[in-house]
Amino acid sequence: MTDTIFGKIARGEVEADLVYEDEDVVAFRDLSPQAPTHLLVIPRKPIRTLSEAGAEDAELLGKLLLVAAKVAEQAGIARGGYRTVINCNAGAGQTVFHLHLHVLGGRALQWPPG
Ligand code: D5M
Repeated sequence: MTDTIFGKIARGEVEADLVYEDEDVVAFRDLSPQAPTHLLVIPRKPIRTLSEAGAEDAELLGKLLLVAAKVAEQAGIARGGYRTVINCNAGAGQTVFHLHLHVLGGRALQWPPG
């Protein structure tokens, strides 16, 4: 697959404002925050987009959600409420083709999203 900026962050080749990392997952602050707290949670494995994840990724996908909940708690947005978003493919707004989960909070969030 084509490498992306998130692949470079996952491999430690490009700096990011990391808030969490382990052997499978990295979380960091979004450079273009859409809320007072806006974090991104990515697998180190370079999966292009959610629709390309396979059955073999089930545990990893579950881990992304658990890490999202953990970093939201650590960032102090869990009590007030937060949203997790995965934009899948360009029509949904995906711009970086390395699977990532947005964690947004710290303000009131509208529904439905645009
Ligand atoms: O979200 C891609 C997100 O990635 C978007 O909110 C900007 C953010 N971004 C892009 N480059 C960086 C770096 N280098 N660090 C942190 N955040 C970054 P999408 O769902 O693909 O639209």
